[in-house]
Amino acid sequence: MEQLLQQIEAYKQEIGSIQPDGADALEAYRIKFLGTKGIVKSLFAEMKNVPADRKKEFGQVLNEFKQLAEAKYEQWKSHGDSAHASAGPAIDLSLPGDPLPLGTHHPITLVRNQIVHIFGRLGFSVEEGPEIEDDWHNFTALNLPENHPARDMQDTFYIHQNPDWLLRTHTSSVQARVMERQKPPIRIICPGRVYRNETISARAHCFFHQTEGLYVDENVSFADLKQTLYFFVQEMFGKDVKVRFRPSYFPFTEPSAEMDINCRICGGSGCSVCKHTGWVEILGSGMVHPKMLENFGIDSNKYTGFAFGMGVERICQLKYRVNDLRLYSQNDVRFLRQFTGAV
Ligand code: 2NM
Repeated sequence: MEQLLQQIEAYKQEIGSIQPDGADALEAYRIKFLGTKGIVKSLFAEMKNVPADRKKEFGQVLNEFKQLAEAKYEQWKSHGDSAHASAGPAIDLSLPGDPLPLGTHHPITLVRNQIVHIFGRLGFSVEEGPEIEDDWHNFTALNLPENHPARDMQDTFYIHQNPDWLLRTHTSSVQARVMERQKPPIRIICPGRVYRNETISARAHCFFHQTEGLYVDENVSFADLKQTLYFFVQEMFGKDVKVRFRPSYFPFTEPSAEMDINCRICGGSGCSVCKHTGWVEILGSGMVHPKMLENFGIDSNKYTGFAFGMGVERICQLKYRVNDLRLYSQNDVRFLRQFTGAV
C-alpha cells in the first residue's frame, strides 16, 4: 500500500513536469497514462490487493490521480489545437484595425446625383430607359423625320443586324416612352448614357451623359421653364450665378432656348472654357412641340409642357474644372481619387 502511494506521488510529479510539444508526444502520454494497458488502468487493477480497511482511502487517491492525468491530457490537447489555429505572434486586439481602402463615386455619378436631387425637390421623379433604342423612340416620335440631319450615319451608331436599332443619341427617347404610357401631369428627369459617333478628343467622345427633364401639365408656361432652370443653376453653382437665355432651335421644342451662365472658371474675365466671352452654355430647352404631344395622344389644346437637356460632363467641367473629356473614361485612379469625399 505505502509503495503504491509513493508510486502515485512519483507519477504525479512526472505529469507535472511534462512539457507539451506536439501531437506525437501527446499520443504517447495518452497511451502511457490513459490507455487500456496504461498506468491508470493498472493502478485500478491493484485495488484487489489493497487491504479492505484502506480500500476507500486508496480509491480516493486513485480517482484524484486519474482526474489529474485526464485534465492534463485535455489541457494539453486544447492548447495544441489553439496553438495550431493561431500560428504566429500573439494578436493585440486593442490595436486599431488596418483601414480599408474605400472606393469613391465617379465624378459623373456625383454630378448626376446632384442634378437628380435638385429636381427631385421640385417634384421631378427619375425615369430610365434602354440604351439600345429603336428609330421611333429615338427619332420619329421626337419630330425628327426620316431625312433629318441628326439621323446621319456619321452621328448615330446603328446596329448592323437591324437597321431599326441604334444606340440612343439622347435620353429624349426615355421621355418618349413615358409619354407613350402615361397621361399628364408628367414631371420627370431622365439621366443616362448616350452615344454619338465622334472621333475621341479632349472635347468630344463617342459616349457621354445627359440629363433631360420634361414637365407636361395644364398651364405650363415659358416663365415656369425659366424659373425652374434658374433655380437649378442657383442650387448647382451658388446664388451668385447669372443666367441668360438665347433663342435656339430643337426639333422637339418651339420656341427653343439655350441657357448660359457666367463662367465659373474665370468669373467673367475671360478664359478658354468661355472662349473669352464670360458666358458658357449649359443647357438647351424649350416648350414641347405640340406635334410631339399629339404623337403620344396628349391633347395639345389642353396641355403644354417644357423640356430641357444638359450634358453631365459639361456641368462637371464647370464644377470641378475637368478640361479633358477623356479623363472620365480612362479610370486613372489619380483622377478618380480627387473626388474622395466630394458631394
Ligand atoms: C434638349 C433641348 C430641348 C428635350 C425634349 C424632350 C422631350 F421630352 F420632348 F422628348 N426631351 N428633351 C429637349 C428639349 C432636350 O436638349 C438639349
